[in-house]
Amino acid sequence: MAVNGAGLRTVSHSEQIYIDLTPPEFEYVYDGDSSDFDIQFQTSLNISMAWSVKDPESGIQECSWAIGLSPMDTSLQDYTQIAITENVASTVISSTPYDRIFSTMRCTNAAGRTASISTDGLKISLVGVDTSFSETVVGSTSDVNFASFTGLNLEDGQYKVTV
Ligand SMILES: [Ca+2]
Repeated sequence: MAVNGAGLRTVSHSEQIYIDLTPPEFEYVYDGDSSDFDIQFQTSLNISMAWSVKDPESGIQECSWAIGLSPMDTSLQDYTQIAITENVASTVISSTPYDRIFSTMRCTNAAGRTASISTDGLKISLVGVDTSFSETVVGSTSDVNFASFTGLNLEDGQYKVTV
């Protein structure tokens, strides 16, 4: 940049300037780590999000991932930058929200245009079932995953589990 005595400036740009009138386009966003399907329920605190995004005009420059209790909410995790080569992000949250949790992906293209999209949500229950109702499950160990149940009673070679 050159400044002359009158304060007039001459700026010369050698950077490439992108002309792109459209924001990035998401092909899918899913709760969970699969590129094939979205999950609605899980029994662990390991939260994952899978997505695919493209921008044919100027290219994706930056993506960030947030987690919250409603679409676009960031109360459980503020926007965290993710390498643009990734299609799955994971983290472990410290406690189980009662409500559904939603992941949001925000991507910016080389022209500075941003698109954000949220998943349709995910419910977490560490006991493996919906505990809002009472249920008795009787089966062999191969039928039921007992790891997350309490109050096991062995009756006639079968576990009777009261949740
Ligand atoms: Ca979902």
